[in-house]
Amino acid sequence: MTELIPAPRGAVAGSGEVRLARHSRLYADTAGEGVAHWLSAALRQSTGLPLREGRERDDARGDGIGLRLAPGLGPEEYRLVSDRNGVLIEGGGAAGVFWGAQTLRQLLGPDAYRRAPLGRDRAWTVPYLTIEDAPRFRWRGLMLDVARHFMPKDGVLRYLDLMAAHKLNVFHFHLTDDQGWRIEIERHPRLTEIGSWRTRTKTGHRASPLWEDKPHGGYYTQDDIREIVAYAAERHITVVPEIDVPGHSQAAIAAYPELGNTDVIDTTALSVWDTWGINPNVLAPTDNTLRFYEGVFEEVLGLFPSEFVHIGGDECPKDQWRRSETAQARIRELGLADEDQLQSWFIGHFGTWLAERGRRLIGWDEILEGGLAEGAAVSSWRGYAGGIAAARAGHDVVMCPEQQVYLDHRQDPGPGEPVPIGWVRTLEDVYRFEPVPPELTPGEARHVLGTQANLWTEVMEDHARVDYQAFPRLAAFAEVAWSALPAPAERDFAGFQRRMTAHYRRLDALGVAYRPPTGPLPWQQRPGVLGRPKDGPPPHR
Ligand code: TNX
Repeated sequence: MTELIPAPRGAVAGSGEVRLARHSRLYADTAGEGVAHWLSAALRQSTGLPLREGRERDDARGDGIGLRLAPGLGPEEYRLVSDRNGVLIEGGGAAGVFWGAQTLRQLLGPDAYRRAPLGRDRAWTVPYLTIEDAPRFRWRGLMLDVARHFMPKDGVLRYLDLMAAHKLNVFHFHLTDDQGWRIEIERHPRLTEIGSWRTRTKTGHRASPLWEDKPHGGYYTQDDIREIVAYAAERHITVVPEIDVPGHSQAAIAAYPELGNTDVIDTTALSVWDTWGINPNVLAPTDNTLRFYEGVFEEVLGLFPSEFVHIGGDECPKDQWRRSETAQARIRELGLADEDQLQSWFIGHFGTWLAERGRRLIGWDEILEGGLAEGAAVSSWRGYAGGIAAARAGHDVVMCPEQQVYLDHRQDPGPGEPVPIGWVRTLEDVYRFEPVPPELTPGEARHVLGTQANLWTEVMEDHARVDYQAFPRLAAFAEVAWSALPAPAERDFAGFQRRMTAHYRRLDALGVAYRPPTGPLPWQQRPGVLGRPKDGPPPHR
């Protein structure tokens, strides 16, 4: 009947259909107004119907769309009723109304995702039904790495639309890394003048001998960021910025050599990194570095209203700190046991700094090593273990284990996968991913805010490659994050695949370059480019 993705909590079919027409109106109460603007813009484009907006719902005609708040529903919960009175979407909050509007768009059929009508006189119908729906998790995230390969602003806005269509609501924006600094910071202009581009790029895995010998770069101005954040907010998506410290920082050190361990290496010789892997050139644990990044974070807080701010904290090799007299002096001065505690001190500094400004720190699970400040949260990426430890210690957790939801990893064992890296994680594997590990007690499990899929872009040089890695698996992930699915082994993957048949038509209309179920198209392959496949079954098998 409805072929919705993600699947709703409950749907009851009626018999009959609402037929939208030229005189159909879109009614919204004050709270539904923002959603009405979005819905009318989307449906005017795809259907060509004028859908004039009004305030009062005129039931008599039976062909209008109503949007309003309903007391008693959760903030993201909604009810959609299509019957002889027309279509009515009620939400506990504006977000609930918005997710209901997304469901309505799916009900109208794949062409409702186009940006111009295909013809004038086709019928736009919504079957009579009642849907009651609410999300399982409040953090349904997607992380996009725009540092390894820059995604121009219009591509980011497009991804926000794709997220909204799948009822995902947290956009984790990985803005800095060794290979590029992507956000304008007014007080430190060299971060983008120097840090936002590199002269050449490794093609494929770091063991590949191939290079692309052309400059790569780009960054978002502060106005671009304001636009992205506002566009996301209109879609009830929160943008969580990530500034990665103290590792993954070579682009910043290339721009400001004094940020690096100048007593160990000649940091003036560093340039923005042009290959991949774990980089030894990390930030120096000096007062200068702390003040510099406080300045960065001040501007970041001014741009991103999100409660959480991500400070990275992953993969920080300690070798330079071991060899640095400055770092060793700091360890002695603070009475720390070792370099791991020095990292913990560094992260803790920003945890406190953020808390004093009413924000919360979130970081990759390495930040647990050496103790974590109260209120801080963890992105559990090296499997479930970090998340389990964090939840048991009373910290909030976002589950994003690389063994399951790293979408840069290959999605098929076949030889045709472009630049195959990581484990084989198929559509079915992602569909059977369970964010809450069974080891947690119900009380501990409440610390699992939700889950996110991560798109690292070392081998994704443009938006078509990102689409290929993200889809269709992101659709399965969205259902895991939103729908109340049974335990992994009991999930109805065959039913999901049937619904995917309709969903592929929606993705076609949206222009998503997904991986077809039959395998990559010739132009989606990258013959001769070395990847790094790994072996091993997914944890659910
Ligand atoms: C590990 S996940 C990383 C990233 C890489 C990714 C590739 C994490 C916190 N660090 O820097 O891009 O693996 O899969």
